[in-house]
Amino acid sequence: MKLYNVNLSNFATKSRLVIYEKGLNIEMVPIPGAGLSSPEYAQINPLGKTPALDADGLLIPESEVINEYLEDKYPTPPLLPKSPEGRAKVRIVTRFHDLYLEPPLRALFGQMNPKTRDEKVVGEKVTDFKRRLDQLEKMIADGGFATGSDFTLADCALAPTMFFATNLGPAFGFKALEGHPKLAAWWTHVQTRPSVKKGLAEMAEALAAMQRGGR
Ligand SMILES: N[C@@H](CCC(=O)N[C@@H](CS)C(=O)NCC(=O)O)C(=O)O
Repeated sequence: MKLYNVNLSNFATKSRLVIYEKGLNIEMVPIPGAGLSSPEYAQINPLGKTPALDADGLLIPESEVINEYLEDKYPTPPLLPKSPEGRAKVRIVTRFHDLYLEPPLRALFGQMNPKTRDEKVVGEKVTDFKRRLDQLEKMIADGGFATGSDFTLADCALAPTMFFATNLGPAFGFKALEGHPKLAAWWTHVQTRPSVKKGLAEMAEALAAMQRGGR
């Protein structure tokens, strides 16, 4: 199997964390051609996004589908609880992440330069993102990992996005953890996990390279 991967991508990191947690022998391959919108990559993944998993001939796009597939295929160690209720709790967080938390932050990526940014867009997206952080603060477990004492797919979804939130927030005048004590405690705890350490270190290296103009 191989994962079409970009180290800086929070969604690709979301799937890399699952691969690292499970110790899977999945090859990380770069996006072919000139990048995500290249015709070469469109032949492989018409959605033109990363990640995409080539599961021995079956092309699986979408990080959440990839993660659930890997969980089904390689259930040990488990990243979903056994009970339907426990599984629902994890999926509430992963869906919240994909549909509501991440999009306003993503909308800020193109607004990094204070000289060219659209202040109206920045204001709206920062307000929306902070509201989502408030909602996450209510949702996240108190102590331990995102949904309790076990590390799950919920942590894999949240950690890469919170890497961006904590690193890029100050450029937009906010601190993601401020006023969010449960989230702050989770953030400290989740970064002790070896898979998370590795995935976030890869993101940090890629971010530094991009900021140096080295990519
Ligand atoms: N819903 C997708 C989102 C993936 C996504 O947006 N990936 C970004 C990189 S973080 C990307 O490929 N962007 C290129 C594009 O949208 O054209 C998933 O969960 O995999």
